[in-house]
Amino acid sequence: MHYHRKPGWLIPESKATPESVFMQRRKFLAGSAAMAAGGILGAAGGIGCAAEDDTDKTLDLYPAQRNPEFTLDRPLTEEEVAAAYNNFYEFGPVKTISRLAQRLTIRPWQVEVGGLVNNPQTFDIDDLIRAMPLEERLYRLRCVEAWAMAVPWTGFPFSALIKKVQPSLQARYVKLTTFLHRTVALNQLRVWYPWPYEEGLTIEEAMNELTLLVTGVYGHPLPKQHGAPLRLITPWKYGFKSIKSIVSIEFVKERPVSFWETLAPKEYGFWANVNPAVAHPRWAQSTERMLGTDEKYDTVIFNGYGQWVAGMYPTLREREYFF
Ligand SMILES: Nc1nc2c(c(=O)[nH]1)N[C@H]1C(S)=C(S)[C@@H](COP(=O)(O)O)O[C@H]1N2
Ligand SMILES: [Mo]
Repeated sequence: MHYHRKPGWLIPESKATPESVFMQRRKFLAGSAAMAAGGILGAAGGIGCAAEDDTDKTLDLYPAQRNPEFTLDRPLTEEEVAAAYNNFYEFGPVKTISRLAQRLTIRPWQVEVGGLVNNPQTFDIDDLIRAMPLEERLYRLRCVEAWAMAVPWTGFPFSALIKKVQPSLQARYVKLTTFLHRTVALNQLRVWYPWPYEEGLTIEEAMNELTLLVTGVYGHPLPKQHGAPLRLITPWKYGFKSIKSIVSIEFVKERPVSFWETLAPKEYGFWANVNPAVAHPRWAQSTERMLGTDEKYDTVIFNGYGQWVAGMYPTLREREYFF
């Protein structure tokens, strides 16, 4: 396993990286067949981070107009840096999955929106993107592993889609699901992970002004490693909530149990709101390191987005991390 940087203030990433712990524990069981195949087939799958599919029929929509309401307190992360340091466990438990992620075919792509709604619909991704109000927003993203970035996402408010399908009164949560393609995303062959990746929000959170369904970044469609063709972004929550490459959005009555919550319920709660006062069981959350520059910032409650979201959580701050 290869790590790019280990700033002195951070404990070694081999310890700090929660999402690789399961991998390390089970390395011996895994055998190397899947990863070896990944290397070979991955090489055939393409290189670099230019990743838009040829058949993407939405290219004319980029760059979208920037929404001036959302400003940053720090420089944007360099595009090449953000595109080369990713969490996308379907392709492996390391940050260097951008090449392997090119194996994913993102056209044609359908997103099924259903469950407790009055108007269930299955959208072709290009039709969906064209029907939605695309805009660009500068957001910070804070990973639970204590690294952060600041990037210009392109997307549309989740609320715009919710209004189209009209949840029924019994719907209380929304459950989002990533693709399952074991022969494409070879880490999905590792059966101890609860594939497919799933995440959930309350309807109120999904309707929040900040909550975006993201289709692009840096003024063009999403590279595959960032979760093309459609991912979630909830900038006040830790990065693992921002599920990639979504195929299903289901409105449900019961609270969904996420991928990481299934793996480690004491470490990854449902709310996952950024909170410097609540340490992860294995490291502090009080500071964060910017990708690319290694600049250190104090972590802020709700990642600095409290004015939009704090009203949704009238309970004690200390509890907001968990459920
Ligand atoms: N399907 C899926 N979505 C995912 C992940 C993943 O492993 N699989 N990792 C999450 C985590 S932990 C983070 S920090 C962000 C990283 O997004 P980025 O690689 O675009 O920076 O994606 C999130 N979404
Ligand atoms: Mo993360």
